[in-house]
Amino acid sequence: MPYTVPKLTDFSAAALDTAAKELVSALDLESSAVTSENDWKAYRDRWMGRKAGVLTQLNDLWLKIAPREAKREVGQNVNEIKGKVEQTVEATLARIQSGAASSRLLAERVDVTLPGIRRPIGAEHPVIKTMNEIVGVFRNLGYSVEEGPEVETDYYNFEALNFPPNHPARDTQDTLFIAGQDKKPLRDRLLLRTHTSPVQIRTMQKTKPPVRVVCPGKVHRNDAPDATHSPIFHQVEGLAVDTNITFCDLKGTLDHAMKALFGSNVKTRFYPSFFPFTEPSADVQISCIFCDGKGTRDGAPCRNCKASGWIELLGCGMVDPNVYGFVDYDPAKVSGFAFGMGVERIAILKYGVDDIQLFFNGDVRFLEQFG
Ligand code: 2U9
Repeated sequence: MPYTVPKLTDFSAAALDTAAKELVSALDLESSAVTSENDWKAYRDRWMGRKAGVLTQLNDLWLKIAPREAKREVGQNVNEIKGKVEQTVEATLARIQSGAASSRLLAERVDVTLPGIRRPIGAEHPVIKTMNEIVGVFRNLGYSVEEGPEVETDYYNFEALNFPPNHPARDTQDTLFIAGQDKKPLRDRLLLRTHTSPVQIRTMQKTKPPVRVVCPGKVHRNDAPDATHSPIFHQVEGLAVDTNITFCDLKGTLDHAMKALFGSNVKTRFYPSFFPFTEPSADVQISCIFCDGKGTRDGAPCRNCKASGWIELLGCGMVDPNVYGFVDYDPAKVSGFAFGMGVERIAILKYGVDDIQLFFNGDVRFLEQFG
């Protein structure tokens, strides 16, 4: 039952004292139930509110109706109670405020002994890492590095590389063409470059021989993705043009590069091939890095080289003299070699990855292994 102010009938000192004690114990009891600022406002108004607060009622129900001879005593009592009420209401506010402050302190407490929050800093993507490594091998040989646009013209991607218009060799490149350009002359039509060879054409156009350049970058082919194909992949191509460059220079350079990338034990061999932009052309094979070129591993045929002891890795050749005609080089004075390799293919072999899609799926559990 909440406390209500009794209407005094007995104004004796003893009766006053009992009534005052009852009131003060209700005041303390209600104070202890106050836990929030809203509680406290209600509490303050209940006891000190001008219109219907307990103190106002004391005036009406005790003081005003006291007989004249008791007025003095009642007045003193009421004054004492008033002081007590004001003090308790004030103390109650102080209590909840200090409680709020300490609970905020508690909530914001920082345990400086806890380990810090680790922010993952990421790792170089294995394709970029491999590409940089390949480029580094050629930089060490004195090659410079050039980059070029991924959206190319038909001229730079095909014509200047000795793929004539409508020539069936174009069909080998599974090209992604930009739509709606039928009104343009063929040579100006845009496509996504299928190799980085256009960069070498651009380099030769702006530089007189000699040239030694590697061109790393992203290329696009209209290939369905599977474990060994991706419509986007990366190449590093290279070109060396000078007086008296021979196939022997090509063999020595690529043999060195393969040893630098896969270890000094690997051997290379050159197998006749065809590319429109090189003549003669060759595929380069390295001795199998999984079975050391033996063709067998742990008594079983090596699955990586199909028991042949060799793995085909890149293409190369002597730059076709026709190409020089497109860049104002004199094929009677200069000769050169070129090569091209797929970066993902090399990363797959170096790191033992079994699916090219892993490079493009963005799965951190895969990517963080290359830090
Ligand atoms: C110029 C002249 C010649 C670049 C070359 C290859 C051989 C080659 C493939 C390797 C795997 C492409 O990524 S792949 O599918 N490339 O076999 N590329 S010679 O020859 C050039 C380039 C530019 C002016």
